[in-house]
Order: sequence, then C-alpha cells, then structure tokens
Amino acid sequence: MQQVEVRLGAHTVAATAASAPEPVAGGQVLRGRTVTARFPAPPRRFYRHGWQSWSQTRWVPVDEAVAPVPVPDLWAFDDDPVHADAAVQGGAVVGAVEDAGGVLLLGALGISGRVELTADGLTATSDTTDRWFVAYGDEDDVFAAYAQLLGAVVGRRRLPDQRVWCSWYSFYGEVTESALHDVIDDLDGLAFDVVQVDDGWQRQVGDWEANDAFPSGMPALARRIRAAGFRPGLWLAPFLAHERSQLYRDHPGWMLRDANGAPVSAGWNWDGRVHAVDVTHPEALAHVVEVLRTAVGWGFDYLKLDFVYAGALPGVRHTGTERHEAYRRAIRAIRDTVGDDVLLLACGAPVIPSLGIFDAIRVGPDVAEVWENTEVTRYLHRLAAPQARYAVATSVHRLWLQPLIGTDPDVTYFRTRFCLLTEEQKAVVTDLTRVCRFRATSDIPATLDPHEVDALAAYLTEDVEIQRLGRYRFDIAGREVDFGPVASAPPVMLPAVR
Ligand code: 9PG
Repeated sequence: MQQVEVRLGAHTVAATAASAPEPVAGGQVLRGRTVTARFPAPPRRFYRHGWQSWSQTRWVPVDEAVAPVPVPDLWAFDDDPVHADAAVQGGAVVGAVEDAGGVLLLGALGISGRVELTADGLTATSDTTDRWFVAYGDEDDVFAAYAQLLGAVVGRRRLPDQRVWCSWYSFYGEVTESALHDVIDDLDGLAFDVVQVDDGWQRQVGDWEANDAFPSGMPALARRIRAAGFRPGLWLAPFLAHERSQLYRDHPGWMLRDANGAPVSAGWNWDGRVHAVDVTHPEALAHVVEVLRTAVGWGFDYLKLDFVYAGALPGVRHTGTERHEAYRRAIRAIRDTVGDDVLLLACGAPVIPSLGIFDAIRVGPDVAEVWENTEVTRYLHRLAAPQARYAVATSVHRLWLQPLIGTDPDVTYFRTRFCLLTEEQKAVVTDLTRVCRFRATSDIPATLDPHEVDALAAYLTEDVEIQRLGRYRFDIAGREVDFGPVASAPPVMLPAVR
C-alpha cells in the first residue's frame, strides 16, 4: 500500500492504493483489494448503498447512529448479513460522501465490495476486484461516470418501458386460477404489456409445480394470458428451499451450509424457515436451471426471480467459490438457458452482481397499502419491510442504475378500496413509477371506481416526458415533482429491540 495523490478535476484527494492512480473518463482508477480515499472537505452525508433490492439506500447524515440489521437469522432479506453488526456506516460495492463543494464517489469496478465511512475518508475492500473508480464533483456526473465504467465491466441491458399487472398486491398468497381468469377478462382494453402471476401458484417454495388452486395447470394459464393479448409473467424464488418443501427433504446435500455443517438460514417466511440452495453444487444448479427451462416451456417469458440474495449468502459452498461469483455464475447459467428473449426481473437481488444479466431489478423494498409500518420500523428497525414510504425512498436513490438495467420500483395504486394510502401518497408512488419507467399495479378494474379505472387507463397509455432537475426533483410532463420530503427524511426509529 502506498500513499498517493489523486487529481480529480480541480481537486487533489489523498488516497492509499497498491499503485499510482490511472486516469479514466470522469475520474481515476485506484488499485488494491483495500483502498482509501480521504475527504477533500468535511463530509455532510454518506451515500449508503444497500446490498440487495430491499436494503435501505439513502444519503445518511454522517453523524447518524448506525442501526444494526435486526435478527439477521430471521430477516436475512434486509441487508447483507455479513455486515449486520457493522459499527460504522457502510454500503455495498459503491459509496459516496457529499460535502459543501461536491460528491466524492468510490466504487468497485467489479461485482462485490464494501465501502465504509471512516473518520477521515472512505475505505473500500473487495474479495473479487482490485479496481476502484474514484471521482469528485457534481453528483450526477460522478454517478454517471461510475455507471459508464461499471457497465463496461459487468455489462448492461436496456429495457423498454414496462406496463405490468402483478397479482401480489391484490391477492397475495391467496391467488387462484379462477380469480386470475376473472382478472384477465377484466383487464380487457387496458394497455398492460405483462400479466404476471406472483407468489401463490406453487406447491411450496422450492417445489415449482402448480398447486390445487391451479387445476388446469400453468401452460393453460400462460395460454389464456397470451390469448388476451398480454405477455405471461411468472414469479419464482429459484434459490430458496422452504423447510417443508420436497426439495429440502429430498436434497439436503444441495443446501448451503454454515461452518458447523448446518443448513444456512435464508430467513423466515411462508410460516417457516427457508434455506438457500448451494448454486455451486452442479446437480443443484442443473435442477434450478431445469425449473426455469420448464417455466419458459409452459409459455411464460417474463420471469420475476425473487429472493435471489439466497444465492449469495455467506456459507460453505460445494466449490468454495466466492459468494457473489457463485450468484453470478448461477444467474448466467439461467440466462444462457432461457435465452435473450425472456425478460428476467430480479427481486430481492444483490444489485451490482445482477447487472448485465437481468433486464430489470427491483430497486426498493415492497410497497404496501400503508405508508409506514411503524411497528417494524420503530421497534424492529426493518426499513426493508413492506411499506410505501421506504419503498419510494430507496428506489429514488437507485436511479443512477438506469443506464445499466431497468428499475422496478414496485407497484402503484389507483384504488381506494383495500388501501390506506391517501391520494397524495398514491400520487407520490405513481410519479415514482413514471420516473422509473416501470409502471405496474395490482389493482383489479372490477374493484375500482369508474374514475379510478379512467385514471389507470390514462396512466398506461400516457407518454410523459421526464427531466431530472435535482437529486429529488423532476419535471414530469411539465409538472414539478419533489420526492425530497419523502426520500431525504430520516427514518423514524426507536432504539432497536434485539
Ligand atoms: C411474494 C413477494 C412479492 C414481492 C417481493 C417479495 O421482509 N419480508 O418479510 C418480505 C416479505 C415479502 C417480500 C419482501 C420482503 O416480497 O418483493 O413483490 O413477490 O415477495 O412473496
């Protein structure tokens, strides 16, 4: 390691790296498994980039206390469990600080790494790369330059605007074939591209066959969706095995294990423990790939692959491959199998390792029919739990990814029935879906009032021009929209209960 001076525009930043910095477009490249960049000026806020889709991502005041991820064993989906107890602010792959004059960004030119806020600078470490981009200047410029270089390393896939009807936020786990038949009829005349069947169709998480609520089977449902003029979409969580699944019972040897040989917990959901498939096990990966080949064979060509962080959890792997590399090889195998024409949407996904392979990614936690779930935020510190406010806040902070991948902010609502969001709150979520260029809802026309059906129909066909005016401000078809009050407000939390 050596002390180096890094010229960044008119500024010079002191850094430590393995060798002299190399100039690139918009900044410099530092080399080393660990590098640091010292603050050019006293920092005010730290850009904390969450590990996976649902992990909180925002500008954190530098003096804000670090809230630990609560009970990572149960809620493995909140952030990277490896850093659940970190004592300092940190984020995955990229980090930045804002001072009075600009933004200092330090980001891996690779798929994994951690950037932490230390007393006098940003410190970055990675197991998969020794190349880091460092830049200082205007926020948009430094993030755009990073996205450009990152895309050259990990790839990019551009996605046309999407208009998706998704079953989850109306039916949740109670979805049935006959209910979907009614919805498909009801969607007639609405300009959706995709009708996506979410969680609830499968026998068990891990057993990807139609359950008794889908007596005609999945190929028939895909045909029905397509006959109605929509692209058939399907939800799967291919890297999970529920403790009550056949997969888990039949193939204990395919599960990711901890150092003591016990199956790793991938969280608690569906009324039980879920485990992670070791995607480096050749038979396990062959099985996962076969599941996806089958789904495509049924006629679904829009696949929402959920809870895929399970492929990158820490643990003892069959091959010993680094966890993010293991994840990436598995999703690459999936892409190679389904081909380029199947639209792959990542959800609950490690963000940067998904670039270049997925077409789109969920960029925030789930929305919900409530603005804030105070029990889970205030008492459990779970900003990744479903609630509209933090879904908006995290998604807004991920827009710099747009040149690399489609950004899915989750669904919006037009309905007043079965929804506790105010008109203003629904408008914020709806505007976010416009900015993200990913318009989705679970609303069922039959449960909407006539003026709500009209609003939905207009939303699906509108062609709005969007211009970014600032970190949180946008011009949406001539209207100025400011997400700042929602996105920059600190989370409302009490001391954690652990
Ligand atoms: C299906 C859902 C939907 C949704 C996904 C994902 O923290 N949690 O307990 C938690 C539960 C569900 C969840 C995310 C987090 O939702 O984002 O769109 O597909 O799975 O089960």
